Amino acid sequence: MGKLVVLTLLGAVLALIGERLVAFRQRTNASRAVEPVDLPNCHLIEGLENGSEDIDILPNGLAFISSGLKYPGMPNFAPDEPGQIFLMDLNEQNPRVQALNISDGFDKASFNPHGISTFIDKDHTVYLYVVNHPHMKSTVEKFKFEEQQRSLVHLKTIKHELLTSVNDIVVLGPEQFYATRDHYFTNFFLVLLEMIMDLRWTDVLFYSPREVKVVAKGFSSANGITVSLDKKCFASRMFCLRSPK
Ligand SMILES: [Ca+2]
Ligand SMILES: [Ca+2]
Repeated sequence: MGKLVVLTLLGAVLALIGERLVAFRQRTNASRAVEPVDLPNCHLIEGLENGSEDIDILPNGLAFISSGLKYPGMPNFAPDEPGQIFLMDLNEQNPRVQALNISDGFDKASFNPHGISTFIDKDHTVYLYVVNHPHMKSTVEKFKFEEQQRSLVHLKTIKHELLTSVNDIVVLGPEQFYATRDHYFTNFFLVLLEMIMDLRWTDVLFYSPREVKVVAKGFSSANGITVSLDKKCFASRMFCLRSPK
């Protein structure tokens, strides 16, 4: 009788895992055939061979691009090279990318940039905030953009116990931003379980030096995030939520 119960439970668990795996493949379109599409206005931008995770475009047409992300479970084209931030001028006829120099004093060897967001202060200074994963941790780096020198001056590393598995940020004001977390767990195997079981335990945080709090939850791997021009509404993965401010 005892063996029968064990076998029944084992069968039920295996059936659940199988059903979850099939649902996961459907959710991620893993079995969908990719149809060739003719895109006459697209052309290859050379220099981004290590991939590009995020782009943020200033009103003057200068675009920042993060490249070289290393993330568990994701393919990586240059595991021994640090990530970089590239600049592209969209006003040019044939835009090219240029790697931005980063000021001394910042650990460039472990730079692992993910989501990015720009903020223009009242005095027109441009700041670039970068989600960084040095040694697979999560930090947010604050840089000042020097347009003439085509460089980034590192100003500050922001850390907080709630800022784990950060994917993207959108900056609202000086050191104020929303951040998405793409996983609840940080352990690789628990992350796999979280994805396969579609637990929807990830959330969106509001960060400021005085207050850090969860403002939206119930997402399945919250990813890219942006904000409306009046900053009253932010959106992540097709969800639009009212700003808490
Ligand atoms: Ca972004
Ligand atoms: Ca992302």
